[in-house]
Amino acid sequence: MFETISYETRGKTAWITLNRPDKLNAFTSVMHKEMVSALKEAGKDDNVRAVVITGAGRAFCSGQDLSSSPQGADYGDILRKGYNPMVQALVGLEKPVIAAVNGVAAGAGMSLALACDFRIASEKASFIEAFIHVGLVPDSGNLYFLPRLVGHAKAMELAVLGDKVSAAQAAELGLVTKTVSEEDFVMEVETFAEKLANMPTKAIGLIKRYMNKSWESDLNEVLEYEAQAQKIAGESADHKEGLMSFLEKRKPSFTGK
Ligand code: T3D
Repeated sequence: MFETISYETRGKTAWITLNRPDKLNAFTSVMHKEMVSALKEAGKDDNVRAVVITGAGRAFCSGQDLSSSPQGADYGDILRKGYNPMVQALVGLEKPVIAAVNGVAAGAGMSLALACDFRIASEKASFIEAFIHVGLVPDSGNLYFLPRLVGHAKAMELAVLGDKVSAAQAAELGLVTKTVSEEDFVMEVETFAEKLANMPTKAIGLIKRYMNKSWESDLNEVLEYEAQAQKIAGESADHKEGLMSFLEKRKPSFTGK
């Protein structure tokens, strides 16, 4: 079905794997389009309640394919037509998305990981703001997400110096949810994804929507967003189940509805 990625569902989780291992899963325009389609597919499928994005082989993603960048191309257009729709599809997907960072995440590959809601890093993973090494600026939401995750000063340091950040350093910086051993990596990601997939999906989607909006809003706007979100969540089957299970002193069984 796809040329540059693979898409499969395992239980309630959709796994999207960037699949150009000989190029360390570098992005091409085809890959941008396929990522948007895969994210849309995950959004449409009611049985999917969590999404994992990972890389085939030893890397997560090495950013733009430098061997296929057309000479003289307008990079602004490449971003507007390729990267930006992918990031918008990811952020707009009202389901939890986990970057399972199996290896190096460089340039726009790092941006992709930053745009996800959670990052689980293998001890083999690393993060590189590689843009500067080829005379470019961070893109694909990198300038938005990075300072929000690590603070302005650290983000400047990483973006300008472009030094490699190890998985252990990424954990110290708060860049990742957790770092796990290579042997346990897949199992840890599966367990984390399954945990999320069994939670109240609608409420998670609303948290994601309004937490993103909160960055551009003042307190009064956020108070109103919370009221709107709580109205929707309050009418959900999962809220009813949460209340009943509390009163009946049992574990809740959420359906995502
Ligand atoms: O251009 C636009 O459209 C604007 C948008 C830009 C967005 C961006 O993402 S700009 C940043 C682009 N990415 C980079 O600059 C990273 C380039 N890659 C590297 O710096 C290194 O490969 C890594 C640090 C990621 C990994 O290093 P290492 O030593 O583990 O692996 P390697 O030997 O460098 O790479 C292995 C192979 O993958 C190698 O091919 P070969 O020699 O075995 O045939 C290498 O050429 C290939 N590869 C790695 N990254 C890319 C790539 N091929 C094409 N594009 C790549 N980005």
